[in-house]
Amino acid sequence: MVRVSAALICSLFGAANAVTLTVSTTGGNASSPLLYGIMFEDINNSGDGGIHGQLLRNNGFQGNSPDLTAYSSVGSGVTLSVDTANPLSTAITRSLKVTVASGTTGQVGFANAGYLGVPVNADTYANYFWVKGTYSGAVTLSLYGPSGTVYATKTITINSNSSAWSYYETTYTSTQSYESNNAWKLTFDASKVAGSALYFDLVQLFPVTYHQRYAPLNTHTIDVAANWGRYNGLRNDVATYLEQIKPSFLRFPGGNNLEGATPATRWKWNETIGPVHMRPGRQGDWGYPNTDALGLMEYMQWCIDMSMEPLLAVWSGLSLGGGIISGTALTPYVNDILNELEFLLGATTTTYGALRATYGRTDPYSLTYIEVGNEDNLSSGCATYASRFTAIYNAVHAKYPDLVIVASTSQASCLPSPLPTGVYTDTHHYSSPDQFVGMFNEWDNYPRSNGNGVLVGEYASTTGNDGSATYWSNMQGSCGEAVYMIGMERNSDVVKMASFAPLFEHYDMAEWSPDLFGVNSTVGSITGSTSFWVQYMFSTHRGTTILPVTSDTNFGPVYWVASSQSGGTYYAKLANYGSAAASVTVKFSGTGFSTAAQLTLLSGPQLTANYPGIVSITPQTSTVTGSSSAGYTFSIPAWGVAVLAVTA
Ligand SMILES: *[C@@H]1O[C@H](CO)[C@@H](O)[C@H](O)[C@H]1NC(C)=O
Ligand SMILES: *[C@@H]1O[C@H](CO)[C@@H](O)[C@H](O)[C@H]1NC(C)=O
Ligand SMILES: *[C@@H]1O[C@H](CO)[C@@H](O)[C@H](O)[C@H]1NC(C)=O
Ligand SMILES: *[C@@H]1O[C@H](CO)[C@@H](O)[C@H](O)[C@H]1NC(C)=O
Ligand SMILES: *[C@@H]1O[C@H](CO)[C@@H](O)[C@H](O)[C@H]1NC(C)=O
Ligand SMILES: CC(=O)N[C@H]1CO[C@H](CO)[C@@H](O)[C@@H]1O
Repeated sequence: MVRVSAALICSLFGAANAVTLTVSTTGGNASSPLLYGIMFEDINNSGDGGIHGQLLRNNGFQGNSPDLTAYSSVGSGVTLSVDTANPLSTAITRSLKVTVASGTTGQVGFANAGYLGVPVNADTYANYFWVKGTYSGAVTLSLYGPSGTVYATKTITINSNSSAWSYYETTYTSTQSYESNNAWKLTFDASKVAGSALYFDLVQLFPVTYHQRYAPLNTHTIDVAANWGRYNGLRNDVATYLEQIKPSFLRFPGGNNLEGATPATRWKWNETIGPVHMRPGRQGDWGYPNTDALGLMEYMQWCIDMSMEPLLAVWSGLSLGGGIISGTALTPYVNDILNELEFLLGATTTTYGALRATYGRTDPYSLTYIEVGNEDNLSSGCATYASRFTAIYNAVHAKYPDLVIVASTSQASCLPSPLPTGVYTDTHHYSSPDQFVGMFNEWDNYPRSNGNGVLVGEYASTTGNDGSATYWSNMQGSCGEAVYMIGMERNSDVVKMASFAPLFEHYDMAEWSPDLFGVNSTVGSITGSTSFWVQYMFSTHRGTTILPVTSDTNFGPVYWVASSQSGGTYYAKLANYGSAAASVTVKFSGTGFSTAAQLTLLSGPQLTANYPGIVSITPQTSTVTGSSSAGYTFSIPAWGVAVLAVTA
């Protein structure tokens, strides 16, 4: 015998589920002001080739096995090779050798195709490069498309020699390219080099970069003119798109990319600071080299500019390849963490605080949250994590008692017992939509008494309910995430911070999907997934207090949470994880509510996604009229996510 549920009968007859909620305007718990943030590591070329502003690839031949990736020769009679005999610095040890055959004339040189294309927009570009070898005369820098169209060109005069590297920089404006696969090139007069070679290194190309748009966390001066952006900054188009979701924190620099394939190849904070030509880069943990031009100070600046709290992950002794450092062998690494914290927080009278000042930042940074490692319950890390965590906790807490320290796992068997008061734990979920809905009440009965907050540092709906891989987030998956987020927000007295992961991808260079949003080198390609828009809706409608709600039905398929902003705005967030529309009425126990409420709705067919260039699902706003006693009534389509905002 087959039992037919009431919900199924409703959907069979096309009738809507009906839900009436009554939101209490008193009582409730304070919500975490940091609940919605972002998690970033260089994965899917989200850093180099992604949000970092530098557009030329393989510019310092970083990583394990550098070759001529992204380069090609320009003109006949030219041969390119990777040279090791003329190091630019102790960090950048290889360069590009451009050999010109005897008798060659005309303009020759080399091109760089960027990260599968250079984005060429109507913008101002800054171009930096190093050159070694005897040359006196004109060098031309150009941005051009596969059709041969030149969008920007700038000729400068240089005077270089073979005894030392010379550095040049210039800026120029470009017109808009609508072609894919644009490239950058540098050319010079072949007749002056024929029979010899020139060496080039660390070519860098930046569009106007991102700078802060709204009130920064602490006061600082913009280091470059406000209309120009930051030196070695972020891509303005990408960062501005991301800024829409108003994230409250940035968890960085990983993720797996913190850990290293071995302890020796972990992310090392002190190799990501200072002049870019003194940063060696490393072989990242996602199969490609990292330049580390997006380094520790750039991450901190990103936090300042986007008004985010940094959540800095420090290396805990665990590497991905199973190399684990524990016991007394960990001591130098614990000291290295203290050095890193002194670099960020120390006065300029300290060794590392003074180093920070030499790199242009006198004021200590603002930092409150650090995470010890990443997923230390995995990669055979569980057995030693309690002792590794304790060693790091004791050293850091003794010196910086105000720092909130996060353990990288919530698995009790890997953690010290008891966990020190005030420590947060990190939980990650990569699950199906049904599993997210099943975890709606994960935090309802989490103990409050021990003062241990929760970070949900990574979560995303990565498969369908049938287990198939999800490459593009779709409405059902994003609705499942929304149900889980409602569960977190209902408990945000204890769930302090949560971040979807991964954040961002270069669509054509991704090893992990789905991501919250993405880009490729084609104009207009930045695309937010359906999950991006859920994050946007939840993050930009935040209450300070989570309010009690009574209802005439149980949770499912409709889920809800209500909150109020101290200024007098009330929010109801809802997700309809069902195949039929739901009619919802939201009443409020108080008086003085406006008759017009704003409804923001995200909806679309169950398995529909946004693709680059084909965006069908974005939040739509409309006005709903009602009153607090009669309620505000609206419909949420199947798999829809809604936020109602009413002022009182
Ligand atoms: C070679 O170039 C370097 C860097 O521009 C410069 O400092 C140096 O004086 C030059 N040497 C000669 C002999 O011109
Ligand atoms: C970075 O720190 C490590 C460990 O303290 C040290 O061995 C290394 O020399 C430092 N590297 C640089 C570039 O300062
Ligand atoms: C380890 O922790 C992660 C993150 O919280 C969790 O998703 C995973 O299930 C845990 N793995 C094991 C083997 O327990
Ligand atoms: C980039 O994305 C666009 C759609 O926005 C697509 O047409 C193009 O093929 C993709 N790849 C490249 C290399 O541009
Ligand atoms: C406030 O937190 C308590 C747990 O401490 C919980 O039982 C209660 O449901 C919460 N109230 C709201 C409105 O979320
Ligand atoms: C197009 C491209 O660069 N694809 C790369 C994506 O990342 C994987 C794993 O890192 C590489 O193997 C691919 O070459």
